[in-house]
Amino acid sequence: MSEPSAVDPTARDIAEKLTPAYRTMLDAIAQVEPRIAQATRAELTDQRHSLKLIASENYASLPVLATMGTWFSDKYAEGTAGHRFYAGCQNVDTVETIAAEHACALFGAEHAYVQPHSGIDANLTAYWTILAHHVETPALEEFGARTVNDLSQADWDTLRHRFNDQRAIGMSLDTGGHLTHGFRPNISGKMFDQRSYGTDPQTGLLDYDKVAELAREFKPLVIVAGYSAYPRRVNFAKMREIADEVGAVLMVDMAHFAGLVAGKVFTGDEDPVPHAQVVTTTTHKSLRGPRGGMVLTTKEYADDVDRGCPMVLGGPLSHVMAAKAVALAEARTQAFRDYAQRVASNSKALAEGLMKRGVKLVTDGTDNHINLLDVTTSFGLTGRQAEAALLDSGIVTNRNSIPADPNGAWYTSGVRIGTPALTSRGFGADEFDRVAELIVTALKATTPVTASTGKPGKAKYHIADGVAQKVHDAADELLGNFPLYPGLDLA
Ligand code: DSN
Repeated sequence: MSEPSAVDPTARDIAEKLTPAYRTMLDAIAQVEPRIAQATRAELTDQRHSLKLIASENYASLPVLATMGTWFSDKYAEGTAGHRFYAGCQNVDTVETIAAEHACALFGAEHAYVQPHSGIDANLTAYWTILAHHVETPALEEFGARTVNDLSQADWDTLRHRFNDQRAIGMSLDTGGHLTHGFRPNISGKMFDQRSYGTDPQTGLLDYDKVAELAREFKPLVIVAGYSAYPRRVNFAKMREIADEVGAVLMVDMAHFAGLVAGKVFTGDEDPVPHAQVVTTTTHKSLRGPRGGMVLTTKEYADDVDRGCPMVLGGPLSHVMAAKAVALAEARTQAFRDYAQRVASNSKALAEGLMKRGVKLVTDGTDNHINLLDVTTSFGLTGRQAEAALLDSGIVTNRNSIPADPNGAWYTSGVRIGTPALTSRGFGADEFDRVAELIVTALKATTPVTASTGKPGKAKYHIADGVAQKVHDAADELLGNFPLYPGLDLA
């Protein structure tokens, strides 16, 4: 498949041409439910006027967004291309096949399954792909059955117990792992007996020796690598060595950094695709596509992952698969590779801007798109107070645990920020240094309100008079130089 032509999806001329279409569309919506049209306009205004620093968010291009708003939404297409449970899926087959081809070409994957509706769905699909391959198929062979429907009740009971006996390890939540990596509130934690590996308490870096030690002792079926709040890179070649040593499958959840893999910022040992048997991702974070998920596998797992729907997924969202195809085509261009490099260099600029102003960062820096601020050490605030004070100042972030968090998982001591979204708007190193200055100005002016116990409270806070408005105005001024969807005029 040749590389798609380099269209700049953020270009003004595309937005200008789409303006009348969006106006007409909003008018049509308003005729049915005006409050929805109004909320849609308000959301654009809010997104245009806030410093979006949530590390998992981005701005998809208008062609990607437009692709989602079509009649593809109306078609049922359970199954996969060429093997559907419904008639009339020829056009869905086309979009699903094109999206999968782009995914394979972009990531160098042997197989791509583009149906998952979200990251949780992608991970659930991946787990059941691995369980089908390593637990169900051998059991069917052992019991002389072709499918699960052919098993006797006793053999079925045995197989169900075997599913339940499986083990997984993943990165602990407080060091940056994700709920879907085997934690109890998520279905993955109810399926697997799970243990966590963490980071070195001194350096904050992933401790591969400890991962290997845990893997040898616990003997998991699945080793999950990947993170949602770890500001460093992972050596996936090392993780695969550990998995091979204990006979485990390496599954990498690259949802957060898929854009950096696609853009060739993470290569060699840092690219999960050549090393893991199964790789999952969302498509809307650093990859800058529509809201959704995807699973990449080696050929060995292709037939199993293709059974994701109806095994664990409902009918595919064909309009979103079409938008994934458009986003993946965009990600195959040089313009996207340049974007991904800037996401990483901007993240370093932001880290330097914060550290030179006295902020303590977990791991004392970053080499991906994430900065994790220790706001308790730096400003005497909980993550919840810092998140709220920043929001009052026009800066959108999210609170996050830090390793061994003294304030627990709800109030937290950290704030996680990321560069993908503002880099999409054109921010460079100078603008991210200014962002660091605004964050520090807002948080230095914030103090916890004393609780009835006489101790500093964990939720209430006070911002010195006028500071939130001043920071908000400065953020707006900065954003004014980098308009979101320039040329899209809905006034
Ligand atoms: N919600 C995503 C994040 O913010 O990291 C992951 O689920």
